[in-house]
Amino acid sequence: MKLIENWFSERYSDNLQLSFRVRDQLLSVKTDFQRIDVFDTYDFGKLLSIDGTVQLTERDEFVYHEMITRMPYVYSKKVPESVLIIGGGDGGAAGELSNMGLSKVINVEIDGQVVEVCRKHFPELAASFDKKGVKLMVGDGIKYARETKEKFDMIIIDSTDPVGPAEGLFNDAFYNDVKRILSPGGVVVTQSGSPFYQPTAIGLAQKGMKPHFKNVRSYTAFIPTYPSGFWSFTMAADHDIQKPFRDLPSGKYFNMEIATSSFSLPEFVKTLIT
Ligand code: AG3
Repeated sequence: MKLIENWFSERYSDNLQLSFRVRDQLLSVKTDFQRIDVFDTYDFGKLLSIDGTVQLTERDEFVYHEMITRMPYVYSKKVPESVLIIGGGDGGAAGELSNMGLSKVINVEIDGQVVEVCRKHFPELAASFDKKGVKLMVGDGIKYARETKEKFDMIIIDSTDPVGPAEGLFNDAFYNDVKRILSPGGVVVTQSGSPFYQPTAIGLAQKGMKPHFKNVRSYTAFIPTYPSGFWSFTMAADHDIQKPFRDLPSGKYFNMEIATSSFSLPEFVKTLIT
């Protein structure tokens, strides 16, 4: 991507974009799967972009990574020990889980170059791949879910937007496999987009999960650098997920109030998932 006047912009539509003034472009590489860019922004620290969309910034990644790991943890009926992460090549989710003391984290990322780029430019995040109990595998998560004989207590789908390489992570065939490899009492969670700017993503996630799980619930979080700043996640399980099963200490975003209140959805969001 060409840098114009030291601004990086994520385009939301022909008429709207979010722009970050940058000191420098640190990297731009086209892989077999996507384009990866890293910028040094003035206000958000380093920023990782894939195909022109913001994946994380140093300043606000904590919101996404806490909410995609701690929420399924407190809503798992069984105390989670083993976790499968699909996507998440930056290591942010794996790091949270490793800090929470989970003994077995398998992270399947399709694009090995995401990992390499993050090892170089986001070493604090990617360092989690070297921690005890964390195993990184470079490969297709859809295929892994189809073929593995293992079961996991928690499955986290930390994908890009539901276009391109991540498209298959939102469909029925994939969730059929997720169901098979999820332990009884376990929870699956996926990021499910911006309800305002990507109104179909949350419905796609719900539609993928509903045929396979008794309970599906979406929750939201405030992530300033993602489209609209208002982001959704969708979780599914066969047990009741109305109340947390255990407490976790507060993070920088997550706390036990948010663990329940983040499921409160505005009316326009409810209409996207019915
Ligand atoms: N993955 C979800 C990012 C989606 C952002 N979409 C966008 N900016 N249009 C985040 C990866 C962090 N581990």
